[in-house]
Amino acid sequence: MTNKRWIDGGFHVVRELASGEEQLELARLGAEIIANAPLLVPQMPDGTPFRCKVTGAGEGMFFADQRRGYHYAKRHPETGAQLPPIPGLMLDLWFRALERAGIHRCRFDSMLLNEYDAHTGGRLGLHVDTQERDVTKPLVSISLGADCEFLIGGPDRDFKPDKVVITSGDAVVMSGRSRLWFHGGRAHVAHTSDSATARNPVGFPSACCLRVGVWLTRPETRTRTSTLVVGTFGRS
Ligand SMILES: O=C(O)CCC(=O)C(=O)O
Repeated sequence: MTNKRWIDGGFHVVRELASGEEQLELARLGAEIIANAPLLVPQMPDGTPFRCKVTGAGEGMFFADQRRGYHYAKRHPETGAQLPPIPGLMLDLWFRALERAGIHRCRFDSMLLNEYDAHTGGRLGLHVDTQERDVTKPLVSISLGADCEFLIGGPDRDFKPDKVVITSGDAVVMSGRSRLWFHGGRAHVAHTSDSATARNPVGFPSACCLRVGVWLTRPETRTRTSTLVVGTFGRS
């Protein structure tokens, strides 16, 4: 499913990016990440808990609490441990997603893992990701488990978002102007499953997204003599 507004803005839905086998491997790798960096429930600055759980890998993970507000944490906010490395399979899938979306190759530095429990109304409200150091680079979200309804809006909150159903193995790519569009998501109860099905090969009763992007690395800045690349991960 696609439309001209999305394509013009740089928003792409890449269907069946990850094969069934790759999804099973991602589920295994995701469980390893969670074992080292347990899922947490962020809090909005007023103390309201998010309706999803998050963790991360690589250079930084998104987190929010009353003390620090929305931010990227270089270490796990609860255990203080270094974040696990990003699995190599995510690198392959990142490049494959960019290629299928027709976007130039670039590197990424961080990965978010979000879990939306369908049975408790797991969701992420409309927001725009602006706290990253380099918002010119794309974000790629790969879905795993239960279906998810992805909401893709526009440059301001008043823009009525399109709803698109994303199934396990699909990816969403936000590049170009759409990188700064309002978006959100919520898990669907239909097609959740405690055992594997063709639509949900990993058999998760929740919808998960593995989102990779450039969060901590600064955009390339040209100085008179050299190109400076300094190396990070936020949101509203
Ligand atoms: O792909 C998704 O589920 C949305 C994730 C998201 O918007 C975020 O983590 O900021």
